[in-house]
Amino acid sequence: MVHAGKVRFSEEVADAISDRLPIVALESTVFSTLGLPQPANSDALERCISTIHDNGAVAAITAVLDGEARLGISSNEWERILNCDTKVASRDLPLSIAERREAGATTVSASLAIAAAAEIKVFCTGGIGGVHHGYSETGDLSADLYALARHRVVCVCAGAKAFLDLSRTLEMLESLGVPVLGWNTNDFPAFYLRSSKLPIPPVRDAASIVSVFENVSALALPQGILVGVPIPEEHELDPEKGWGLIDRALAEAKEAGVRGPDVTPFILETVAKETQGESIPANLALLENNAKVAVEIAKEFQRNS
Ligand code: PSU
Ligand code: MN
Repeated sequence: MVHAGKVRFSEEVADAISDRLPIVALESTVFSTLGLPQPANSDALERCISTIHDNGAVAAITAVLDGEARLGISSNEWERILNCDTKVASRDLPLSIAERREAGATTVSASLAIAAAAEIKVFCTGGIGGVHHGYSETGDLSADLYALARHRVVCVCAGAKAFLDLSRTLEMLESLGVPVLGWNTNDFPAFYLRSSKLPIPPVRDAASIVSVFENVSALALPQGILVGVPIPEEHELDPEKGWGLIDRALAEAKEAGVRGPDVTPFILETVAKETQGESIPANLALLENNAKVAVEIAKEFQRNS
């Protein structure tokens, strides 16, 4: 194992860095019990990793293990993520290392920080966190947005989770100066749904994304780029059903008094229960599809380096 500052690399990732192979970083909360119910979480992990490998890149999962920030975990450690129920966002990273926590599942915000520390340029997830409905009362807005503004990494996702206030999420990203690009779409994707009907500039290929990234670097701007990839058509949930469901899950969360970092896992679980698993295949399909797009971008970076 090799260290970069406080981040410990797996051997595979360390070798990939020195051999200049394309690398795609992944978060671990989505693969923990907080992101997907078992055994869908392990399916998701396997499908993402094999998609990345089969398409010719190296997968680098971030996590906190044995009190260390990690980039790349080996398959014999996957179990520890799959069973993990401790969420580590960016602000939790320093404490979980100081307290030498055994295992922590990193969110998008923590993962972007780890990826940036290792100069990994491409990160991939399902959906980012954003501005929650009722923000003006609760002040609940995901640290993922600030992390996008702070770390120069391309974040590939299927938009923000559909239960968020997507319009305010886009406003916030605008305020933070984060370019948001649509992968062959003019609309910000809404996770289970292909479109939120909120317009964003489209890009056609990986080369366009790399060129935007290079301009960010050339201008010495600090931020990353958000790439929204719509869920494949055949896996999209019925839009009517989708929105009704989300409204019910939000109402349930409010009634149950769920707050802070517990809101997102609660809603994900409620949606999964109510769709009797219909949302799970959709979730897996979009993760796999995002992984494919992320590899294309990582390879384009490599060709340009
Ligand atoms: N979207 C999913 N599953 C998840 C998450 C998002 O479909 O597990 C996780 C990600 O790790 C994301 C985090 O970074 O939720 C955001 O949490 P919060 O809203 O508390 O910032
Ligand atoms: Mn929150």
